[in-house]
Amino acid sequence: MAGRAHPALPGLPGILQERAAGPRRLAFRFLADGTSDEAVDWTYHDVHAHAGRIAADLLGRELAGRRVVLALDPGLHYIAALFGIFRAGATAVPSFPPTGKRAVARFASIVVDSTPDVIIADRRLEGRVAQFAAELPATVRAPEWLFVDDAYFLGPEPAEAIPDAVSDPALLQYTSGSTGDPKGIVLTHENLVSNCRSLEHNMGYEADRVGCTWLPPYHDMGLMGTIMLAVHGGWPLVLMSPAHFVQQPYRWLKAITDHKVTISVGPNFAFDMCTSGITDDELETLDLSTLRQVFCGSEPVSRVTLEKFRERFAPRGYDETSLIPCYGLAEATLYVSGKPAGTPLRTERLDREALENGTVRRSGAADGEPGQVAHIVSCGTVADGHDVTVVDPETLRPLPAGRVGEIWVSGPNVAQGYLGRPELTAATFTARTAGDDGRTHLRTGDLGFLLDGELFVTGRLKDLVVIAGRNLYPQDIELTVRQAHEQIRGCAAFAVPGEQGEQLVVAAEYRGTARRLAAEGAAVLEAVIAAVTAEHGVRPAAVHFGPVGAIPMTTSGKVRRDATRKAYLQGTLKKLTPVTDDTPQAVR
Ligand code: 649
Repeated sequence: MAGRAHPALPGLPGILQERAAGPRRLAFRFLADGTSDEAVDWTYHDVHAHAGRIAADLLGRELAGRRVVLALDPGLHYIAALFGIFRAGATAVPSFPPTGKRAVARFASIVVDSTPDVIIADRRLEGRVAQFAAELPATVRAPEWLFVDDAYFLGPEPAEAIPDAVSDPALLQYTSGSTGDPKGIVLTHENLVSNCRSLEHNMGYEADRVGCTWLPPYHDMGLMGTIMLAVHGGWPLVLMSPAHFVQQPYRWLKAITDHKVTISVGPNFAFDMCTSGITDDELETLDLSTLRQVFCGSEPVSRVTLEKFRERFAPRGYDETSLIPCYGLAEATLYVSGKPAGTPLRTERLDREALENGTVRRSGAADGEPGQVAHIVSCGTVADGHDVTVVDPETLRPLPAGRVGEIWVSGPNVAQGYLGRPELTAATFTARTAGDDGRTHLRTGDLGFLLDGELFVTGRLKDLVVIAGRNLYPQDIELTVRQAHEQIRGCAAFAVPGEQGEQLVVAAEYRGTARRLAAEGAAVLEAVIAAVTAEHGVRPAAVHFGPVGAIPMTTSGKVRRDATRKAYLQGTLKKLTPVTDDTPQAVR
């Protein structure tokens, strides 16, 4: 980047410092056990002081410009360490503790790709590091570990350094990218502040704003969308760990009730979990009338989910106008579009077939004619200072409103690129339309259309599978499937729409005959389901077995997932029908 675009703009470390110097006000309230019984409060002064402790340690190691991996549990130490890394002028790599098989593999891939000098972890992991280090390839320079606990933060006086170069890299975000092919998105301090500003433009000002989040702090929505936004805006944020929410979704809504929360956020699946997972007795204890803004993004926003949520919680003061469907991605720091505050929800009832062919046409079909109508929820207007162009992904020509194409984004939220991947960065972050409109764009890999200035997200060009708020990479799942049973050759993993959001489907090529599959099919199926569930935490909704050659491939031998998915949905994907001995196979 040439020079500083906004020399007057303070970065988040400067903003925190200013707030810490002011009157003591509540910054974060962490519900340590997921309830209000064990709340720990930190003022801005506390955050700044704790961050200073980390910064003092890091400055002693001359880490300016180097990367530091954050491997703490969700909570206050995480936030202190994040701001400490910023204050030392280092680049933070938000991650999670390397515990459990899946987490260790993903963590290792982040460490190998980001080559950190230091990893900050909880002291309780001290004895386990040797085992983790042994799993790193020998070519990786061993990072130092900085172990922290409550006592650590009582240590020496904080250092005062605060970086003022807002165009420096602040953060490396690994939300996107498969374990086998990690991609670190480089964000500057300017990106972080710009994202906060565009969200605040959408949210407007509220004197008594109180936020609540259980989102993981290593995901863009939890980090840039809640923790950083709260510091930038200067309002308190009530936090709990994602695990506490998932165990009991009631805790989220109870925290909103107890702390008179005005703003919160969750992916579509969280709303489903609340609708089906809260007892009538629990429901009675809730008061959601203080909520004025509830963001819903990160996976397709389902009209059915929102209606069920409204039916269950309207009697407890939930007002659907507060619901804000929104769209974004880590490559754009976070935020791309959202429903303007105070406006009603908008859903378009569209002809499904026309939509699949790329055209938006209001459906004339009556309700009750399933399959013909697609209800698409609007993700609102594009972030202030940003632009969305819908582009034909093949010809790269911009499409008019009402036509489905790839969503391209330009504006100050767009990140700098992928660490160490110049070609992929050029293709993804600096795309140009055919007939060049003079700008560069981020290619999101998502499909959608614009209508009356609002963005509707309809699908994905990229092969990402998003289930229960988790981004799954088909390549990773396919590797697991191929290793699950010796009779499986090729395979494709993809998502199909289900009753409650997306579902995972696996199509596999079986090496044997239909007759053999009839004999051992149940065992193969069991092996595939068990392996995928154990490795990826998601149970496939269906496993399709076809003969070798059933899965469409490119000439260079790559799996054509979209073609496989289409054939599967149309029922034309070649199938190995288990046959019994009396089936006259020979005459076919
Ligand atoms: C998406 C992040 C959307 C993501 C969030 C604004 C307290 C309470 C609230 C608060 C502050 C404090 O998934 C974020 C904007 C939050 C404001 C909170 O305010 N990033 S990702 O990189 O992991 O994945 C991106 C992909 O997810 C899919 C797309 O494929 C996208 O490329 N996705 C959606 N798909 C369909 N519909 C949507 N609305 C989608 N949003 C993301």
